[in-house]
Amino acid sequence: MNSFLEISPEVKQALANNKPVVALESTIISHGMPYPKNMETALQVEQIVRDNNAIPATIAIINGKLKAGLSNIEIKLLAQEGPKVIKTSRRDIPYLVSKKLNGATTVASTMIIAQMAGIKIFATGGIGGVHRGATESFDISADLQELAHTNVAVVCAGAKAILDLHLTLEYLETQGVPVIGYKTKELPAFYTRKSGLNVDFKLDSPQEIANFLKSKWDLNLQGGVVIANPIPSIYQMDYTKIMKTIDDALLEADKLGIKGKESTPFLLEKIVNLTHGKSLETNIKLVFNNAELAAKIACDYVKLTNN
Ligand code: PSU
Ligand code: MN
Repeated sequence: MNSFLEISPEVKQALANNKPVVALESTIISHGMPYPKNMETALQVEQIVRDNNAIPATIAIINGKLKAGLSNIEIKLLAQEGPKVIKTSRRDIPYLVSKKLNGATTVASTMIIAQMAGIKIFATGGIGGVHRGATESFDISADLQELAHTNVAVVCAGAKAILDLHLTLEYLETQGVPVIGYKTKELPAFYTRKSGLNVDFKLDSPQEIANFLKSKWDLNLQGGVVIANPIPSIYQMDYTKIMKTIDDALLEADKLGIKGKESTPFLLEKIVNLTHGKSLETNIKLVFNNAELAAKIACDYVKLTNN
């Protein structure tokens, strides 16, 4: 156990007994949604993991400690502070630790802390990726590089079309990161089930996915796996309309010169405003859907490692 890491008693006990645990990120709380929806959602997501027989471990950095398993008070703190909390990716972790600060973890840093704690399955909304115009801006999320070498599976609704989804898949291919579609051959694009792009492998049950993960890691093939879980049809948004909204948000970001780590949170907020909150409701529904699938995969995964 390393001295930087603090695992909550409940999560620690679950891990010691090989019970299913699902990691959850916290940038989605601080920078992905407004208060109080962010707090309500974070707590509901934890409940959904429990309802599906797994233990939730929301991850963040609190007073410089890497935490796996937050109290409701800590979740509330991140939710209320919102964007004032530092959005923490891999490169930021030593700063927060050495200064004893609070940080909300992205997909990349949540994977790092999950791996330190021994958690294999992680649920979120969408991963970061290669941004549109990356050939000029070089803006490629550190999430992708983390997926290349950290052994955690990320259940998500694909990636938002604020990104260049084609280049994101190319990057993942180069880095040897498998992209699985849950009951789909098509990569979902977060708000919509379609993107026009294919995943690498369609798998149709949590058990098949658990077997895939076990095979990869037993083979010592380092790195993560993207498990793309499309939003249920009843909640998906109109493809043409959301694409237009995303284009408008990107134009606005460009006009204001928004760059670097501010880019993703700016675009998320802009899309919520442009859709009068409708995209936020969709976002919440897909996170719930991902938490449920992640819990089921975690349950099947521990069965494979129980003897
Ligand atoms: N995509 C979403 N919602 C989010 C994020 C991405 O649909 O909340 C967050 C995640 O924490 C992700 C991070 O890891 O943004 C990626 O940021 P960047 O593009 O700066 O790497
Ligand atoms: Mn970036």
